[in-house]
Amino acid sequence: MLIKRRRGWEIAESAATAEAVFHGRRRLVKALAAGPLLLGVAGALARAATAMADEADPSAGLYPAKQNPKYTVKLPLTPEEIATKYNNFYEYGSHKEIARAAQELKVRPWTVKIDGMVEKPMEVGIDDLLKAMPLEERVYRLRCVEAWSMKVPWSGFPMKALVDYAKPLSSARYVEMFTFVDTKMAPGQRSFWYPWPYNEGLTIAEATNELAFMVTGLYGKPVPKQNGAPLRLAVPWKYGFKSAKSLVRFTFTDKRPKSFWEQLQGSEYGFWANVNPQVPHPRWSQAMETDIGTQEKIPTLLFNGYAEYVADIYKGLEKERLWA
Ligand SMILES: Nc1nc2c(c(=O)[nH]1)N[C@H]1C(S)=C(S)[C@@H](COP(=O)(O)O)O[C@H]1N2
Ligand SMILES: [Mo]
Repeated sequence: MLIKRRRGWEIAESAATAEAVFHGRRRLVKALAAGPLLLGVAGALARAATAMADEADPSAGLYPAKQNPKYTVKLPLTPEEIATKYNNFYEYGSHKEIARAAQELKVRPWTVKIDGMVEKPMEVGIDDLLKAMPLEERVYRLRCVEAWSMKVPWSGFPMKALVDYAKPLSSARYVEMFTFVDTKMAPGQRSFWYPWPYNEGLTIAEATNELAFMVTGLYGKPVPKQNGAPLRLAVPWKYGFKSAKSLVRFTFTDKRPKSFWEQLQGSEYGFWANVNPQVPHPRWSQAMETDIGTQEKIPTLLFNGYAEYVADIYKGLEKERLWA
């Protein structure tokens, strides 16, 4: 997050081409589902298309999930090979090219703990959780605080479904989320000056807003390790750092959590972190953003364009530092 000058884009494929590939794959998957006719050829193609990423992931058969047409964006989507190769994941390094290093992340077995102010603390394996949750696909924008953005098809389930499943007590006001800690599989966590584990927090009103989404898939496949497998958050009206990756624990509490970035640099990265083009970061403007797919500079929108869904949450909270 302590910005370095980015190198130029070295990717040859145009956004349009990559998008065609994505939709082409979707058609192929549909064709496969339709019948055994083409299985020999199509099966081989599908295997080639999904290659390594899906292998040995027991949830692969759940995707692509049914698209929810309510949550969509103006095309083109960010090409898959850009969204999965330009990442922030400090557990694997403080630069963007962590995709290869992140393959060290072991995503099975994966246990999710739910504790704090709940009726009954519990632990659930990711595959049991996936069976209990209503999977769907949504296309969301993601706006990083560093002024880049992307548009991607996430799969997963509304965070409200997870909150209902957890049965918080009425006294709970926040949910705090934690990324795994394992210095063996995440060399970045050997950098002792960071306050591991990565954690984030939302109010219950935010966590149960219809937009708050628990991500388990991306581009019609299980979510890649570098994008936060097997379970991450997507809260598209907030800066990207709120969307914590590879989560292992949800704690319900009546105390406002202090997040990883807030602990490091509270004056720049606060609890609310709602997107607002008119409120500059202390070190740069937030008025514009670069789409990492098209490389276009586009104006940033209030709440990243999601004001109609979330503005009501913040009524009466105007004294809070809602924007940074
Ligand atoms: N555990 C963890 N979660 C994280 C981060 C991180 O470093 N560690 N980076 C955040 C930031 S700053 C952004 S912009 C998004 C990036 O998600 P992406 O790599 O899927 O684009 O993840 C967020 N979640
Ligand atoms: Mo970010």
